[in-house]
Amino acid sequence: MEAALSERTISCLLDQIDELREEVTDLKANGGAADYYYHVEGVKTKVWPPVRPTDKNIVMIGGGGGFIGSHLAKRLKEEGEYIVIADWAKNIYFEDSEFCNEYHMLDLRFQDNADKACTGVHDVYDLAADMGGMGFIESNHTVILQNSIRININCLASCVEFGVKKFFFSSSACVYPDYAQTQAGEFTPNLKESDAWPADIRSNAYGFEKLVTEEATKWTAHDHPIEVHVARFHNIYGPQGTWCGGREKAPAAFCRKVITNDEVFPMWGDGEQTRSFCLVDDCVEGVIRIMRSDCYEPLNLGSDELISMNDMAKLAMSFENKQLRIEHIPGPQGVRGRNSDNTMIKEKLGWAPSITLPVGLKKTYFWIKQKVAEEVANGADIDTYKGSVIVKATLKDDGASVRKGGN
Ligand code: NAD
Ligand code: GDC
Repeated sequence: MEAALSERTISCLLDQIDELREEVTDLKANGGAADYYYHVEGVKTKVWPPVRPTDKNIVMIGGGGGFIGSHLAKRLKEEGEYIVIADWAKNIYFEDSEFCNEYHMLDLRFQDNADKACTGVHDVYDLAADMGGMGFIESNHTVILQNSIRININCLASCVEFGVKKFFFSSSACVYPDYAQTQAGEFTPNLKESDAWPADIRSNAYGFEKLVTEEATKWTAHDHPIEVHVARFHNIYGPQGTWCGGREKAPAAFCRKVITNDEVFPMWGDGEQTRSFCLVDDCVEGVIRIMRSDCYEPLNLGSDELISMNDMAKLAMSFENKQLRIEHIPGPQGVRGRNSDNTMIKEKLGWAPSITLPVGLKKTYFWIKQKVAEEVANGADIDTYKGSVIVKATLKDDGASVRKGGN
């Protein structure tokens, strides 16, 4: 027997259907971002979707609040592109107006956040990663792997979903096999792009994650109408980079140690390890050239000016004629030696990084000197900057704790 509905019940149900319809319409219009706030030209807003100029290239930089991302954003903004930053933390050295048009505080480990970041943009530069120098990389394998793989896979998926045209991925020299980097000095290998395969990166999860994401970008471009570009950065340094707290790499750490010590220079390892280092200005120039090229294979982006860590320490000492005794202590050392082979980038782009280490490191040294002075003037204890620390991150960390230097 059919139960009869009263007129009142029917009217209530129809009202509920109308309300649901309104909610669905609202959700569609807001892309699920009804309570989501972000900054446009420094002003907080929750208008969604973002209203953007129609005559500009709209560029989203994931991790644009970080070192390389902020330099890249600044340069592209100066060239007239419209810059959208998505990062889980604020940049601590630039005002928004100096380097971007929109700032979205988003944790890209979550798909809906990556969706917000990739909505309505033409190009995506993916520079977001949980990363640092050897001290960080060798002590935080799980966090690095879990966080960065989520960020990268999410960003790729969102780019496909929202029809992004071009995607850039910041890979690393750490993708090269362990067995190919066991020699230093005159036997230091010049790593060419094809050396990455067959893969053998058992020493660190950071490099392995980068190689997995390189493959993910390749297959995404194979299956979808999106153009992908990949650069393997070789130790990038410069002003506005991380210089203390445990995530800094050797160039910044060495400048800080020379600036703050009077007698000794503590050095992890015997100092015979070799590397090449690339100033951020060259890195940004290279990223832009790669993104605008028709090269879709991973390219080395680094300097091929090889130096041992002992010699880099002496170079840092030379800027103010300091004579410190290098004290070799145990510490994370990474590979024994590596250099960038720039044959392929020269062939593909007719260009390669050229700023020398003495020029770039001097610039970095005096920027760090100023930062140390500011910190000490604010009450910091200079002794805390004399050595390097090893920090442990956890999966519970967020942008705020990371920027404070808590890990
Ligand atoms: P960085 O740490 O200064 O920048 C990374 C940015 O990603 C930071 O601003 C950080 O807040 C952000 N980020 C981290 N987790 C996030 C999350 N869950 N959601 C949103 N944002 C998040 O590092 P960088 O030196 O500018 O490096 C940029 C990229 O280049 C990274 O992918 C890095 O692995 C790669 N890379 C750098 C070097 C180098 O020497 N600097 C070398 C090889 C590769
Ligand atoms: O940290 P990093 O610059 O990374 O270290 C270079 C060498 O300097 C290592 O052998 C390290 O032991 C030595 N070193 C000595 N003292 C110190 O106080 C110190 N601090 C640091 N940081 N190092 C010291 C990097 C990765 C990046 C990345 C690039 C790609 O490896 O850390 O994240 O992707 O490679 O080129 P490095 O060059 O081993």
